[in-house]
Amino acid sequence: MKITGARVIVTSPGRNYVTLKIETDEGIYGIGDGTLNGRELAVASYLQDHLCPMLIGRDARDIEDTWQLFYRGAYWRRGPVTMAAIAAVDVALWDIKGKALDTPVWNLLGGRSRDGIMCYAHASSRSLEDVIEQVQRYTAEGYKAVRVQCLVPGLEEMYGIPRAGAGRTGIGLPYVEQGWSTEKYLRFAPKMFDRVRAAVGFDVALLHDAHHRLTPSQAGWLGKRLEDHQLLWLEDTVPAELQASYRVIRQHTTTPLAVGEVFNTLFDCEQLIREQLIDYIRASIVHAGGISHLRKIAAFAEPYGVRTGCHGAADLSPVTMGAAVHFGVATYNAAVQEYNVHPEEASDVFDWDWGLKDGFLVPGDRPGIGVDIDEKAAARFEYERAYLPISRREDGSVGNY
Ligand code: KDG
Ligand code: MG
Repeated sequence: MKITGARVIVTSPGRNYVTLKIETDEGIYGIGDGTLNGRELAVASYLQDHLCPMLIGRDARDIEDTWQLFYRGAYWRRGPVTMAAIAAVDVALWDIKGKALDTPVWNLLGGRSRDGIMCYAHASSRSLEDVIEQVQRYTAEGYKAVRVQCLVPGLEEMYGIPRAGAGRTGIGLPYVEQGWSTEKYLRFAPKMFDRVRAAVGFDVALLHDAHHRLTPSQAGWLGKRLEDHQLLWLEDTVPAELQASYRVIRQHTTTPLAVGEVFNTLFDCEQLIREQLIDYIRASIVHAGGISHLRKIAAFAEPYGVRTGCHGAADLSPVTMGAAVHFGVATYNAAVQEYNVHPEEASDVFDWDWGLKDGFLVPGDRPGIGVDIDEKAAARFEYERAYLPISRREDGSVGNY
């Protein structure tokens, strides 16, 4: 089965998505997501200018060989742009293989370990009362797990929290800077969970994301203070370029730790997993080299008791989410999948068969990954440059994201 065409579709139905479509001489095509939030066009060019020409004429069945060709053959390895581009190719080829064999991708990954993958919703507000109401609403809808984020008193804006007076936040044009105070945050975060647990009890799993803004000792303190609230996880406490920094955190708290949404390969988390410094690895299909490489990360993590809790914010397109659902039902040590609803317009462009049932994401029964793209509709939503907000500490220096 020869590859006859490969093209990149950049579209912005509510937010930017980069999709690769690979066509074959048998009339079967596959799609893969290469979206890298805030740096979308870098991946689009990597694909269009460098990988697509090499794909033409290759056998679409040879997924592993194509992965190795692009990873090893480039000389320049790893990094978010490279690995998102490789992921787009990889997922499109798994999609093609599923369609060619008339079977869903979970079946190609060894069959099902479970019928659906538990997912978590997002409670996020400027007011704690509203956060509590959101958790209650999600629980009533059947969600088993909810991430809890609230504006810290004394801060004007905060990443992931709706902006004052406006709808959703996160994306700014031109880029925005937001003031940040770790001290204020640390005073507030434990009280926030005191209030939330008192209101909603312990039957719902709660999670929290610190967005890499703490030092190891601050993270250890926070984790210790939150132990009685029995979080499902405390996420991204510190930037993890230095994996050994998690030793300090681990020594100070038994609160489960999750990290890895910005990781691109196993090399980013090898020590974290081998030393059992984390409980959940958050690497995603789109940012960690596709299904082929994420499988290897999961396989490495399994004997160490580390489970996957893959990133799934709305900048991970419905294509990645489709692939993630197949991965989540097939992979033994997949524990939970982040789920954030995509912008409404995304359903004008993408058509997907995966769905939400009683707090679990379940695959449909289409062959492949079960997601399609309408190119004409995609063309109606022109790319818009967008940036993630940048944090600035009280002393004026740039903070960690
Ligand atoms: O593009 C970055 C977002 O996807 C990320 O900031 C969201 O932290 C995030 C999360 O946990 O979903
Ligand atoms: Mg996060």
